[in-house]
Amino acid sequence: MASSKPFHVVTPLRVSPHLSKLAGTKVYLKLENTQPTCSFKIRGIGNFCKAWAEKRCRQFVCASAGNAGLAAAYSAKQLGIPATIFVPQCTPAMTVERMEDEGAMVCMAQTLEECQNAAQEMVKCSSDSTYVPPFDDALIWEGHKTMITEMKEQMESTPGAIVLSVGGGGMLCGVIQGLKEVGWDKVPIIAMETCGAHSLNASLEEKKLVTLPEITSVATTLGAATVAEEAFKLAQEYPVISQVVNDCDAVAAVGKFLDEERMLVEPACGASLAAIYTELTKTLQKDGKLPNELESIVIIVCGGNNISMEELERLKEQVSTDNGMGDLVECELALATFNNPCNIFAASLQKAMGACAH
Ligand code: PLV
Repeated sequence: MASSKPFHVVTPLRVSPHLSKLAGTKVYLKLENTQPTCSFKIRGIGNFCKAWAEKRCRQFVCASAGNAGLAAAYSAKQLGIPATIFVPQCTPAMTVERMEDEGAMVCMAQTLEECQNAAQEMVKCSSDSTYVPPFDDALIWEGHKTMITEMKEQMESTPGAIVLSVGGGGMLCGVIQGLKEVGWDKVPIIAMETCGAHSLNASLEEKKLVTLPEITSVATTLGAATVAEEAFKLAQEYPVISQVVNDCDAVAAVGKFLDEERMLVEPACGASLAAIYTELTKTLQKDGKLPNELESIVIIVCGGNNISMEELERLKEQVSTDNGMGDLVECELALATFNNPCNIFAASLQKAMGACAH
């Protein structure tokens, strides 16, 4: 039987003086990048794998854009159970290597959706193996919930708002469940996505689950073409403010965070940090979408895999080329199609032109 000790650790929650100055209120960082697998995913995936190990699972088969797979590989090794991880081709070699170092077998497919299909097919062929989804499962949300129960212990007062990144919406589901559990259910969540991976925003605009035709964002770990149905449902019932930033802002945020906080995180996390660096939270306050007086803002620093100094330089280059600007225009059109005025977009487009067009 697996030990009752979770695979995740209690992460630090600390104030960022730089970001607090910018936001005009106290900004806390919940440092999930300090988890053993460098992302929050170990909370949910660890919980899932432990529960299935108790049910005598003999093999884990996971589909992931990177971090869920690494968390599954790590959990499987701790449990002494073999793991196969399907990842999209865009997954950086260093992430694949880390999974292999944990003893997992890694297979590639074109997109995350193809990975999900291949993993599910594999599980169908062997009765004692278990499919580990990247975000869409109640056991995963239960694990992610611990971020909030931990925060409740770490904070002196109720946070004014929580900023998090959305891929398939597993973190969003867990956080909402956690907020309800600790009695913080009035706390607004700013749900950040990058343009080209904005499946929650598109669904909320269309008022139905939308599948993006393609993931075009460099924040590949946010690249779920469709969000979990539960995330879509909860986002409509709960005070969730869905916002989209462009890749340029997400990558710029990664660079600023490295300079100011001395931590290298991936663009998926840059999307959340951009909420402060682009002064989006101030805009939301001005527009009356967030209270003028905010007690504090907590940013979930979700992960620091899929990045290196070399990769950051390459990404800066990529988002500053014509292609990057093409993406911006494409995103503006896509957002317009979804009838989304996307306030931040207009402001940040101008900013991005200046900051990234050289
Ligand atoms: N990454 C998932 C799903 O991708 C994966 O397979 O690794 N921040 C980081 C660093 C992430 O890796 C992810 C998800 C998210 C945020 C978003 O979490 P979610 O999927 O629970 O909304 C598509």
